[in-house]
Amino acid sequence: MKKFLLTMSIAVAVFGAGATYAQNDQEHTTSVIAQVTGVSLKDTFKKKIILQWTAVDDVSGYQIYLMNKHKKKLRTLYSNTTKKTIKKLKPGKRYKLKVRGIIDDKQEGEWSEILSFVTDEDDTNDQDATDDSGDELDITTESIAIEDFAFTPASLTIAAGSTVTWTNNDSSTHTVTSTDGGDLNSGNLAQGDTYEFTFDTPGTYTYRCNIHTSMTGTVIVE
Ligand SMILES: [Cu+2]
Repeated sequence: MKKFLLTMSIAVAVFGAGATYAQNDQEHTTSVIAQVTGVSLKDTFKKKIILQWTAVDDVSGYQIYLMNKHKKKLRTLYSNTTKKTIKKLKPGKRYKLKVRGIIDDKQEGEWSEILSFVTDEDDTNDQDATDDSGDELDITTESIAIEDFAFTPASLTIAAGSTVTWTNNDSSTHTVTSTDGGDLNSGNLAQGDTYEFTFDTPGTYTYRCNIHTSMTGTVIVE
């Protein structure tokens, strides 16, 4: 009797495992199918595009992976609808992107095919295009040295989305502190310390060292 029960429970266990496996396999198949298709441009402007794609069932949202023409990652964005406006692009530039569905916190759908596109060279309807001079700035990572009681370069022009790292090469303590009410605020930087800030919004950012207030600098974000 004991042996019979044991056999029964093994049979149930095996059957149960089989069923679970089949179910998991089906879920896995579903996640592969959850591939975003139909990624296309609804509209293009000088500095932004409106992107759309086909809805995928059972996803909680979508992730957009924006790259430059060399497929170097620029940004990831999120959307909970099948449409997304991507701003802060440069005019006449080639970009690439792909989209995937987010199924839950730990599971993502397959990436879509890569969409390659070029922003408009000229578009008078673009409300974002107010002061563009047709420059060719890319999103970059820049360095400013704090040296001999000065910021070098004292003025830096970068594309929105770029990151600047300040490094204090002096033995004196310095700071990078906004003088226009902005968010730049390094606190005290000892020798060798660095401070990093990503400029997402175009504008002119002025700052100084709070300890030596004649040390000033400007970052122009286009
Ligand atoms: Cu200083």
